[in-house]
Amino acid sequence: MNVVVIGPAGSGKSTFVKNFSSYLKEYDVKVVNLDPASDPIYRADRDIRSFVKTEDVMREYRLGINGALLKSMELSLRYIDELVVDGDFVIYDTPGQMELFLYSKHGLKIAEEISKGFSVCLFIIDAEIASTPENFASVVAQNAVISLRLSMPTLTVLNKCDVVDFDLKRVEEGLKDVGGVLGEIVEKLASLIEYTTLKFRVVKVSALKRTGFDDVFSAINEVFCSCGDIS
Ligand SMILES: Nc1nc2c(ncn2[C@@H]2O[C@H](COP(=O)(O)OP(=O)(O)OP(=O)(O)O)[C@@H](O)[C@H]2O)c(=O)[nH]1
Ligand SMILES: [Mg+2]
Repeated sequence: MNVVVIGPAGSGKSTFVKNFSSYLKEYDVKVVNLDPASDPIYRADRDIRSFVKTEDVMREYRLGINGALLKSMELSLRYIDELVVDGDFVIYDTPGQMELFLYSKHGLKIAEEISKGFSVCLFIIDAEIASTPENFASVVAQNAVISLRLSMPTLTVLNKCDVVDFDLKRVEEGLKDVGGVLGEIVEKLASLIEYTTLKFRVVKVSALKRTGFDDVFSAINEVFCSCGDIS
């Protein structure tokens, strides 16, 4: 099973990958770093930086950081066979620049190559960012964008719940009360939540304190359960 961990910069992806992989220690777990700009904070079984380092790409191609990241994705595709690995769980850490995967053709190709077979995406986001009804609705919408762009079922994992007091029920109830110009968008998104299983895919964790990992594990299994609803 491939687990692709995606999310904005600093949301806690690498911390999650490090600690969730050790939580799964009774399985054959492999960890792959796909961030060409950062050395992993865990022992990586495969590391994109063995082949492509963004700081070298900046120098060699005389590019700024964004251009170099895009170029790094393009160059990394040459080594894709070295980055794909087998295991009960293969966990992929990705760069904070989500658009590299979502909106660059090379990033999408890498995502396609690593997600052959059973794959799930974990959208890791700082719970603080989802803590108002409007922002929660935007996170749900983002989940839908990621699922559609990467063609992978995507679970939303609200991270840093050790420092953020996130009440999912209260936020969901607040969706009904958003008025003004945003009211209609939020109302429609609320029905998306109601009529799909998306809301069951919102899991609260602390990657740092290792809480909520049982819920992530169950949610991942739910996605693959033959009787589970992955609509
Ligand atoms: N309090 C708290 N801090 C966290 C948690 N998870 C990660 N952090 C902190 O958030 C910061 C960023 O964590 P990373 O794991 O590097 O985040 P990332 O998403 O991999 O960052 P980029 O690779 O730069 O996009 C670090 O200082 C972590 O210690 C958490 O659950 N709780
Ligand atoms: Mg990281």
